[in-house]
Amino acid sequence: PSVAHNPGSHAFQPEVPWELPREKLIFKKKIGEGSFGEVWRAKVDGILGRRGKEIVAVKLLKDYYTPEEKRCLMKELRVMQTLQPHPNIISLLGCCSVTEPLCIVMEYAANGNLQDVLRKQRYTFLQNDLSNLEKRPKINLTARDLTIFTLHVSSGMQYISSRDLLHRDLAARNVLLDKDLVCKISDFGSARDIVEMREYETSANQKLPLRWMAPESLLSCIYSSHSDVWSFGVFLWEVVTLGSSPYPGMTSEQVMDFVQKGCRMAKPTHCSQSLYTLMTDCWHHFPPSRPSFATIHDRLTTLLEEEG
Ligand code: ACK
Repeated sequence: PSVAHNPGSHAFQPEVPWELPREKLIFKKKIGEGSFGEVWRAKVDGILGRRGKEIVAVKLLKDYYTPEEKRCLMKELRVMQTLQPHPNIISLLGCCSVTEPLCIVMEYAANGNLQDVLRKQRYTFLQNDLSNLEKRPKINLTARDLTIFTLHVSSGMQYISSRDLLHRDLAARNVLLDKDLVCKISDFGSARDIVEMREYETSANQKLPLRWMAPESLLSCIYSSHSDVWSFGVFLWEVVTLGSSPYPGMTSEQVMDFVQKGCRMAKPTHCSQSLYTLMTDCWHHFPPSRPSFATIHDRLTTLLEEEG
């Protein structure tokens, strides 16, 4: 079936304004591998009509890719093209989509993914850095910074849900941190619009982020903004535990069983009661009873004020 396309609020913008001459990209260093692509740090001159050279991130397919992988990356590009610039969402700067290989050129987030940033914080308590992660400027975060990060992400998600889009893979690994410590939601490879979700079933061979998924998504492949809110609750848990893996010590099967029985992760040490209440509200079994991203943003703002 062809994708039911909602011509209203998020009509796709034409490709041409985004298209970039490939020779403008000067690839510098491979900085990571995503689910089906590679990400490179690159330099580009005069992107979007701006003056001078800029550092950008470029996502492209690996040397050998399947048609399905190409379709996924194209989908990611299409979703990014529908988004207006938002301070908490990684912005699209251009693409090379007319010729192969398909490249998505986006804003560069110098501090990398939030999961690694959080994990590295644990080592700041030790004298020597035990991580073998790529060397990046050392950041010392306070509890207040962590709350601000959650506010950034709730703000980005509020915008995404207002556009009737579902991210479907919200997790600390998919949040990037820029040089000014602003969180940017990234990785729109799983994102879909709500209209499309009514038409399509999740393909069976897709690797699923089980530990971030709401019970209705696990059991019935039902996705909505409410299921993104569930994932946001897991994201909050990742932030307070400095990047721990959710449901520690449990296998995937045990997690699914645990969640569907109505059990929830316990309050982490150092987590305030009000933040834990917010988390568990995001994990309400009945999807419409979960708070909206607007409510989450308000509650986190109050929490930040209380922290002083
Ligand atoms: O911590 P990282 O370097 O941040 O490891 C992952 C890796 O690519 C796979 O996703 C990095 N990455 C992805 N998009 C960007 C971006 N726009 N700016 C900087 N790094 C990025 C991510």
